[in-house]
Amino acid sequence: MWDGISDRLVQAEKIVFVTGAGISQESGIPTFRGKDGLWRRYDPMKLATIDAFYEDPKLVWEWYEERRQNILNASPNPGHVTIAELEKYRQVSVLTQNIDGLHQRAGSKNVYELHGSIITIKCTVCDFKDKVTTGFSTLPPLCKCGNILRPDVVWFGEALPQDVWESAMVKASSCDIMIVVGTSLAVSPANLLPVYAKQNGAAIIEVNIEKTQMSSEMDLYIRESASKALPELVEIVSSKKIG
Ligand code: BV8
Ligand code: ZN
Repeated sequence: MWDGISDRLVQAEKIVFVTGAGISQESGIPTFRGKDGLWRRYDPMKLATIDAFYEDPKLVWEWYEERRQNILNASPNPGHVTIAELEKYRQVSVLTQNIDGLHQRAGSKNVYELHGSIITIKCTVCDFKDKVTTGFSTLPPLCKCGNILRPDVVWFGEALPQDVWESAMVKASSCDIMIVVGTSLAVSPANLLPVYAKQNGAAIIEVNIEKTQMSSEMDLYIRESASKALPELVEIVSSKKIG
């Protein structure tokens, strides 16, 4: 699968992964836009917005609580585990659009959560923010200050966390290889990251079961699922220690 690029992989010092919902699909977490597409008769574009939240916090919270429970019961798959293992052989950074925390649970240390985390909950008013891995008895849950709590995710129309986004741009612009896994690249500004990598001379590789809007720009594009395509990387990269 990786033949066309294995030399560059062996020589690469800095490898950056850009991941989306597709890498967690084999952990049983529905993607956004795939045929297993997310939930109910509502369009995530209409639910994952600040307006939807203030219009009907209970409905939005029902959607997030159901996803949270599914995510808390899910486990990392060989795709996540491989990326974590590669940290033994190379400088690896993970720029993820996912909010499920599975990269961290698989052992990845350098994870940048571009769209926040469903595990972290924050107050809509005061500065309360904490990881919450239990369920909530009433929805929407309230903060001690009396205001509604929200998932610490980036909704459509909201800015990405400034520090995370700046680090992601630096990582994308200074890597030797970028591997884009399980994302339709439909959402900006995350979908600019492969453009920055290419502009700075990196080889860009796509691992996806379907074509995306950037497939034609890729140096290599592997039409395979993440948990099948990624494990081979360890064998290739571990054949030569660098640094
Ligand atoms: C911003 C968190 C500016 C919440 C998410 C017009 C109107 C309004 C807005 C816009 C507009 N045009 C552009 C915008 C900007 C907007 C945007 O890009 N909209 C798109 C939809 C057009 N972006 C924003 O609003 C961003 N903010 O721009 O702010 C700003 C600046 C300053 C001040 C104020 C504002 C914020 C975007 C973040 C939104 N939040 N998630 C939640 O999760 O509930 S985005 C959401 O989509 C998820 O994070 C998800 O990860 C992301 C991208 O989707 P993918 O991960 O790619 O998932 P998808 O289902 O699409 O694809 C899965 C892929 O995997 C497929 O290709 C499939 O083939 C593949 N696959 C499936 N199974 C496998 C597989 N591959 C391999 N193996 C498998 N087994
Ligand atoms: Zn509060």
